[in-house]
Amino acid sequence: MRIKLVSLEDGTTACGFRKFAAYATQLNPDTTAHFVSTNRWASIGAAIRGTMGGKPDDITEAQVDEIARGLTGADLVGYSSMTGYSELTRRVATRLRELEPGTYQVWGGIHPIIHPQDAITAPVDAICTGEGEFAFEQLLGHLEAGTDPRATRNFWFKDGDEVRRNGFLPLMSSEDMERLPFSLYGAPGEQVYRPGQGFADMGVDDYLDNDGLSYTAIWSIGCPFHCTYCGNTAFIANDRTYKKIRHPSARYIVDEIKAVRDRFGHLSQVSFLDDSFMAIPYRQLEEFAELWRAELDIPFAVYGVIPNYVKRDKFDVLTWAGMNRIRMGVQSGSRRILDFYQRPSPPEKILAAGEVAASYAPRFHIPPTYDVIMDNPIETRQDVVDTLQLFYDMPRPYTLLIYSLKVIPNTELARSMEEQGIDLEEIDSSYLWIPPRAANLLLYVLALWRPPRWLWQRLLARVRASHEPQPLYPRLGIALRTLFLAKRALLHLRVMDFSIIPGRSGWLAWRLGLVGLWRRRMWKRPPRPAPKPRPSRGEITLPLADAA
Ligand code: B12
Ligand code: SF4
Repeated sequence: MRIKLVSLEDGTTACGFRKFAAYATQLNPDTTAHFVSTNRWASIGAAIRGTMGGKPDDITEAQVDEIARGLTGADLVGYSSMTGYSELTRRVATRLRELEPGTYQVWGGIHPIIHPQDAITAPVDAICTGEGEFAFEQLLGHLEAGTDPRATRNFWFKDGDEVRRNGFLPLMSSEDMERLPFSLYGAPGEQVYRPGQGFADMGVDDYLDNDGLSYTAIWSIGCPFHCTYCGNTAFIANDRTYKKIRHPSARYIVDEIKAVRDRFGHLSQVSFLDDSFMAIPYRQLEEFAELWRAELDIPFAVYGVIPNYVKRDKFDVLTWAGMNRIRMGVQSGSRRILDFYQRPSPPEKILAAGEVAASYAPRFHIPPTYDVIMDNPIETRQDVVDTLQLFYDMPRPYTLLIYSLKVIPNTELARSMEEQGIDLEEIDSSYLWIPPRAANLLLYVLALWRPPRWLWQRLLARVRASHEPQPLYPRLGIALRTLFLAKRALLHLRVMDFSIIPGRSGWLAWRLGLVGLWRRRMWKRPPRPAPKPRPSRGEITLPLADAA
C-alpha cells in the first residue's frame, strides 16, 4: 500500500508525528513523511514585530493546490496537525478529495484528539482520537485485508451521514514505548514543501533551518497536573491514566539520540520537550545522567519544568550530565489567576523554584526561560501588576517567553470562558500577536534589566487591566523586542549554543571546530553529586512521578 503522511504544523520538528511515522513506516515500508514548513528565517521579522511566526491562513489557494497535488498517487494520506493548523488541514483534504476522490484520508495529531467534533467535519474518512501507533496498525490491517475498519478503537469514522465514535485503546505502557522504533529523523525519502516547487527531498539545510544544531526529543509523556488552559485537560478526560508519567528506559532515549548523531554529525545540543521531565523520579534521572555523560556528553535543555518539581538534587545530577538550560512555566504572578487556571504553583513556589534555577546561571546554565501568559480578559489591573511584580522580584538572571492568551477549543478554560460570556474569537486572533501594551512591554524591560524601585513604581502606573482600552506603543515594542531577542541570542552564542539560532551559522561554527573547542576548553560543570544510598530491599519505590 502506498502511504503518504504529512505534518501541516509549519515546521519539521513535529515530535509526535515523527514517532508515529516511524511506526507506520515499519508496518508499511512504502510510506513517506512530508512536512509543510516555511523558512524559519522569515519568522525572525515576525518575532521582532511580536507575532509568533507565519499564519497558516497566509497559505494561498495555489499553494494548497500544490500541497494536495504532492499528496496524490497514494492509497492512504494521513494528516497531522494542531488546532492552529486545522483550517489548513481542512483546505488540503478538500482539495485532495477533488483531485482524487478515492484516496483514503485520515487525520491524526493533537487537533483530532482535543477537538474531534470539529476534525470529523473535514472531508476525511477517519480521525485518530488517541495514540496513533497501535490503532493505525489495526486500521491498516483491515484496509489491506479488505475488511471493515470502522470498529477500530482510537478512531472516529464517517459512516454515511453518521459518525461512528469508537472508544479508546489503553494508553501505551512504558514497556510498549521501549519496543517502538526511534522517531523518524533524517530518514531517506523525507519530503519538505517549498512554495512554488512542491515537495522536495529534505536536505541538511532544512534540518538546520528548523532546529539549528539541536534535536528536539521527548522522553516521557504525561503530566500529573490539570491546568485548565492546557490540552492535558482533554487527554485526561479521555483517559485518567494520562496523568502518570510514562517513558521508555534511559538506555532507549540515549540510543535514540546517538542514532541521530550518527546521521547528523553537527548535532551539538538536545532539547527535551516533555511536559513534565522533572517529575521523573530521581533514580531514573540519575541513570539517564550517567548514560548521557558517558555516551553523549553534549549539552541538553529541559523544557516543561513545573515549579513544584524543581529540586536541587535533580538539577545537580542533570547539570553534571550536561543540562545547560531550563524552561519553566510561570504563567501568572496572580494567585487569583493561578487558581482560575487550577495551577497548583502559587507565587511563593514559583519564587523558590526561580531561586534554584537562577543559582545555576550563568556559571553552568544559560539563564532560565520562564513562560508567561498575558492578555487574559478576566485579569484585573491588580492581577496584571501582580504578574509584573513577581518577575520584578524573581531571582535573576532569567529571560522570558511572553504569550498572549489563546484559548484552545474544548479545554476546561474554553468552557469556563464561555460561561463568563467572553468572546473567544477575539482572544483567538490575538494569539499570533502580542499587543504592545504597557504591561507586555514592561515584561520585555524586565527580561533586559531590573529598573530601580522608584522608576518601577512609576512605570507600573501605566498598566491597565487586560480588557480595558489602553494605548499601544508599537515603535517602543519593536525596539524592546529587538534588544530582547539580541540579548537572548547573545546568551546562547556566548556558550556556542545554536539551539535557538536556525540556519548555517551554527553549522559553520561546528565545521570550524569552534563548538567542539568551546566544549572541551570552556564548558564548566559541577562535580558529580555523591550517589544517594539505594533503597533497602522491601522498601516500596513505586510512584510514577515524584510527589509534588
Ligand atoms: C513537542 C511540542 C511542541 C514542539 C514540537 C511540535 C510537535 N507537534 O511535536 C514545538 C516546540 C514546535 C511546539 C510548538 C507549539 N506548540 Co506544542 N507541544 C508539544 C508537546 C509538549 C508534545 C507533543 C508530543 O510530541 N506529544 C507526544 C506524542 C507521542 O503525541 P502526539 O503529538 O499527540 O502524537 C500522537 C498522536 O497524536 C498520533 N498522531 C500524530 N500524528 C498522526 C497522524 C496520523 C495520520 C495518525 C493516524 C495519528 C497521528 O500518534 C502520535 C503518537 O502516538 C505538546 C503537549 C502534549 N502533551 O502533547 C504541546 C502541544 C501540542 N503544543 C501546543 C501548542 C499550543 C503549541 C504552540 C501553538 C505554542 C505557541 N503558542 O507557540 C506552538 C505551535 C508551533 C507550530 N509551528 O506548530 C498545544 C496544542 C493545542 C492544540 N489544540 O493545538 C499542546 C497540546 C500543549 C498544550 N498547551 O496543550 N510544541
Ligand atoms: S503543568 Fe504544564 S503540561 Fe501539565 S497540565 Fe499544566 S500546563 Fe499542561
